[in-house]
Amino acid sequence: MRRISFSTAGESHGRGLVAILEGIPAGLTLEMVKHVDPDLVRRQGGYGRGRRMQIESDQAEVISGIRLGETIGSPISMLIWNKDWENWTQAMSPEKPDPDGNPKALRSLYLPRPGHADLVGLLKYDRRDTRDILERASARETAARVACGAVCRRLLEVFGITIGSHVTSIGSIEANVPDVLPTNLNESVNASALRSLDPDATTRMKKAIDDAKRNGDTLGGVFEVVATGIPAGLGSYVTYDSKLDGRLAGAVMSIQAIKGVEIGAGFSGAFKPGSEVHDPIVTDKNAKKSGGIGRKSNRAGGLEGGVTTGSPLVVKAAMKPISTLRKRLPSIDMRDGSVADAAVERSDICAVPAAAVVGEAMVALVLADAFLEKFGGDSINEITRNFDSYVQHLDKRGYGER
Ligand code: EPS
Repeated sequence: MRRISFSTAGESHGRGLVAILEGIPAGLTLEMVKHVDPDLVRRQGGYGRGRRMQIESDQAEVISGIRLGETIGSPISMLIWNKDWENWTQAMSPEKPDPDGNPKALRSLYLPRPGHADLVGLLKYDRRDTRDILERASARETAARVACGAVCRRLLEVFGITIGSHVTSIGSIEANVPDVLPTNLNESVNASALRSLDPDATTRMKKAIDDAKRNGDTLGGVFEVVATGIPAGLGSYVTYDSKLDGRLAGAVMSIQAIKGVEIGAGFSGAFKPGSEVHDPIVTDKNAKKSGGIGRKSNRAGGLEGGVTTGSPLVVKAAMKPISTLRKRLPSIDMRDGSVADAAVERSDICAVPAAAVVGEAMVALVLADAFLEKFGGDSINEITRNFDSYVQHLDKRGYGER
């Protein structure tokens, strides 16, 4: 990222998570309870989550960067405590273990799970206990990403950009998705157990998750993140690393368990002729943020040449099934190389709705970065002047129907 940077620290059952977000301009009104915590709550939800989510009630505690309800331009740091840590103080202690203590209290695991970071982590970091790997590889880390993304969402919201998500499939069950999505996507799906717009599919998805649970199995799925109100011209085609499609795909792909990302028609566009894929250009007096020029369709998913077109940004991601399986797959005991089945511990059966909320956060971070790259500025007022002047300039070009 160019204008924004963020980092997270923390283990799943350690004391808590730390998030540091840099590059947010001064003068953004921000209230944790209103703008950040609701996203943390949404990330905890979804049918198919394990018992851990009943223990946690994530809230971000501000350490720096916000004063009297406004950002002041300095790094924003936040803490999210792990309530479950109280049950893990021995296993996650930074101190040397008591030589006379019960080794079981250390909750070591030596049987890497296929599909998890367990094995590659052990090999790479020269460890024997997969706990040293899985604690950080865990998707618990995404709570910190969501906190950073929520601040970026707030910044974008000031300029009329909104970001939502919905789940389009769980396992082999696909939701019926309307051609035109509801204006406030999140309002329509936040109450759904699976962030789906299709109540009938939701019932079948829940049953599939119940079946998977009964069979000791897990399920993945597909979610879609949609951002609206974006001006044309964010990102660039001039270098490989300024292209916004690449930046978005990388960010969304970095979410734990994501194995595929599509923009707009994505892979399906590769099976059709160009005349059925590209979006005809039309004048549109409502398209204020793209100079009065709109599109008849949006198969490009809001990006051409790595630059936003002004149409909604549409990013889809495929999540693989969670790799902790009660139906254990073959593995190897890392203590002696003997054949053994993989370790099992408490986990989720399906976390696709949660991943969709994390997807929103990653899209918010990348869009805020591209937005600040285009409109610069150290304060919200300065950025507002730059933004208004750009939109007015686009409008003055006068292509739109009047
Ligand atoms: C996870 C395993 C589960 C999930 C966890 C990710 O946790 P636990 O091992 O404590 O039951 O609930 O996700 C979260 C804690 C979270 O906040 O999303 C894993 O192995 O990745």
